[in-house]
Amino acid sequence: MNARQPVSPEIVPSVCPHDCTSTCALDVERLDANTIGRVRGGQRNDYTAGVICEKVARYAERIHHPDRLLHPLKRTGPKGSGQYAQVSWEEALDTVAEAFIQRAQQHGSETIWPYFYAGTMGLVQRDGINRLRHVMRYSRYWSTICVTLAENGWNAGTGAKRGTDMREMGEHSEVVVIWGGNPVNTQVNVMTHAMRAKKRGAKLVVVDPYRTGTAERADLHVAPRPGTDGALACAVMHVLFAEGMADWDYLRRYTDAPDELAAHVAQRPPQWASAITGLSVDEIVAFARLYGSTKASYIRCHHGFSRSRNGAVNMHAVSCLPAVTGAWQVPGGGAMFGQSAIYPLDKSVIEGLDTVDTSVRWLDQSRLGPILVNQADALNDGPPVTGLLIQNTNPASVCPELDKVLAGFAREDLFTCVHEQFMTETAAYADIVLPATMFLEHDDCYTASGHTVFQVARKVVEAPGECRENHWVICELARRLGAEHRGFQLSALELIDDMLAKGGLWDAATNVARGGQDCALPFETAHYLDGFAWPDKRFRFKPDWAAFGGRHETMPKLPDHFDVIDESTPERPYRLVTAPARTFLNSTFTETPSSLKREKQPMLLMHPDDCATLGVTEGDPVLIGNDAGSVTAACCPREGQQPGVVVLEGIWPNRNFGEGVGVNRLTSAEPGYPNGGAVFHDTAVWLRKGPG
Ligand SMILES: Nc1nc2c(c(=O)[nH]1)N[C@H]1C(S)=C(S)[C@@H](COP(=O)(O)OP(=O)(O)OC[C@H]3O[C@@H](n4cnc5c(=O)[nH]c(N)nc54)[C@H](O)[C@@H]3O)O[C@H]1N2
Ligand SMILES: Nc1nc2c(c(=O)[nH]1)N[C@H]1C(S)=C(S)[C@@H](COP(=O)(O)OP(=O)(O)OC[C@H]3O[C@@H](n4cnc5c(=O)[nH]c(N)nc54)[C@H](O)[C@@H]3O)O[C@H]1N2
Ligand code: SF4
Ligand SMILES: [Mo]
Repeated sequence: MNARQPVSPEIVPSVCPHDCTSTCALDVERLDANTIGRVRGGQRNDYTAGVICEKVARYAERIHHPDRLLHPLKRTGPKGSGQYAQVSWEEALDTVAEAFIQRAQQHGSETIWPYFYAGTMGLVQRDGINRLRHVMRYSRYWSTICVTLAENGWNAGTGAKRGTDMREMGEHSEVVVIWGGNPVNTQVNVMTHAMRAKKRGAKLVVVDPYRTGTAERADLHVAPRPGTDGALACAVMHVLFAEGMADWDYLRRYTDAPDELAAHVAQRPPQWASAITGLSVDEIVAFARLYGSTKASYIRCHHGFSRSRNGAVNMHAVSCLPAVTGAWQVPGGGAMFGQSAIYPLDKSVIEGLDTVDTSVRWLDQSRLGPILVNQADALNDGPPVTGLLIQNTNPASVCPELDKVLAGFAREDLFTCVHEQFMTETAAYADIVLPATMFLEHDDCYTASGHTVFQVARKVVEAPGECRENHWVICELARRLGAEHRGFQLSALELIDDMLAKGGLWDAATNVARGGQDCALPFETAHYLDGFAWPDKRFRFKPDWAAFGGRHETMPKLPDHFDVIDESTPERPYRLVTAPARTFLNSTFTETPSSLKREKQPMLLMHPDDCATLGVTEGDPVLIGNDAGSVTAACCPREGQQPGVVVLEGIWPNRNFGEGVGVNRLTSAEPGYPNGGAVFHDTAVWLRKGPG
């Protein structure tokens, strides 16, 4: 071969495992058995449609990063110091097993708490930790950090987490509403389909408290105060009923209490909502008229607007709109929060669900801080947590009430094992650190929430050093702890095939060969035209909140403004939103050079009037504080948000703040209603001009 001719790299299919509802089909350049080149969006999946975000396109930066953990480590310095010595896998795993056995003997099995989240969304590598939990009767896990509030709010009305296919939005919708999310940052593929709609002449509305990159593309940007979407939705419904845009035939056939709803929202006019949301009456009426001008209106309900104490009520209120106009009846009409309910998967072997003992206490993921500092209410009447096994999450950065989290991790009686790809803030507190593979180095399978295709992905390159997959680590620990279950005997691929056979889906090899299996439901079902997912088949304007959780008594019976947010006060006059950054993914990619270059530094987006009041200009340090403490960020004046609303994008590493603690120092671990859920965008703060 002519030496000057470039060798074209082999292109291997994969799937993005990151915690993002896009779950993109990927084409990966494999340069050799250990090395990748560029990553591109796959064309085989028409939701991905060849488009992926910039951070994953540059995955070579992350997978071949010089700071990757390559060997098991044992702590030699004080907790949090990051001082470690290399040990063998044998020694590392034996140490973990001995520590867990000893502590369980002393306090009972509930003292051990396997703690995980969605650093990988692969069903085997993410959820296998639950099999160990259940077999060993370790404390159960109430996972609340992300979807709980949004999911409860959505399911309260429709009965199931599914909705109109987003591909319909591009083809048929005449009005597209992106509600409470910033997909330009967090789910780029929504924009592919929204822009397709816009090109056809559809109108794009974005409901977001600040002028995001997504809002900049909109025909109408509606910027309410955070935590007030319930009021906005009620006023929109008021206009829909008052101006004859409600579909009474549909309401009578498909919903539970349309007359009560109409009478109720008659008392919730735009003037009322204006005082709560800070929007003008004209803005609210204009939005309602646009939404009601067609049945082909599509609401993409994002997670962002649910991260408040009243988030479930707000999500439910928004989900009522297409039931009022009857938008569900036409192609491109309806709404979508997530599609998780469509996949016919039996995860009992992966998660050991046949061994669950419901008498074992559960603990709330988002309340890790209160739990680790031994707050009795957070421990749910059980023993202290003295053993943690952590995979796929970095709570020492991403969890609310972060000072408590860090104080807890520093406890000498707590034994912590962290299985990680990098020396994260959490790993730096561990007694044992284990090196983990990345998705291109192991097999797994993925459901998608933003689309409907189930995808299997095979290993693409060899793992560096001594990195091991999560599944292997769980099985090795099980062996040492005496945990027995069929799932510990199967490989990742065998677990996948076992699950697929039970669900009647293609086996793994066929799935890979055909580029994924589309599990989309027929139009009638996807649009709930054969009924909503309740026994009476009717959408619920009056949710049975009691069925969702214990703290339901004070919740409104019909959609409303539920006044339980951390409202601003004279002492804390600003409302803080801690939104996702474009080139970080939660705490991930905060190590890659191109992401750091783009995001620059922690910045506080402020209305120009607020900058003037505080006497700060671009780049000046601003102290942001509440009773929990303060952090410093650089002032960034920004039009398009209301005075009194401030935004800090990105879960920056703790080291990027002069205080040594990140923005989650300010966020609360108080559970949302009715059944928990983290409230990251529901914080009243004071601001001061910083020193220097
Ligand atoms: N680049 C990037 N991508 C990500 C992530 C990331 O950190 N960075 N995180 C991933 C994860 S874990 C998730 S769960 C998804 C989330 O992704 P989405 O479901 O798309 O939601 P977000 O984009 O997080 O929503 C954030 C937006 O909600 C707005 N918002 C906050 N409070 C309110 C409110 O009260 N009302 C309204 N109307 N809007 C409000 C914020 O201003 C912000 O613009 O994104 C994933 N993708
Ligand atoms: N202030 C504020 N805080 C927030 C949010 C916010 O909007 N504002 N968003 C919240 C939300 S929605 C979420 S979901 C959480 C998410 O918070 P985290 O769960 O911490 O999110 P990630 O950064 O996606 O993943 C964490 C870790 O998983 C590791 N990891 C990835 N793949 C693997 C693997 O295969 N094996 C192992 N062992 N490790 C792996 C990565 O290296 C990474 O360090 O953060 C929450 N925190
Ligand atoms: S958009 Fe989301 S799913 Fe797609 S490549 Fe980026 S992080 Fe992964
Ligand atoms: Mo999330």
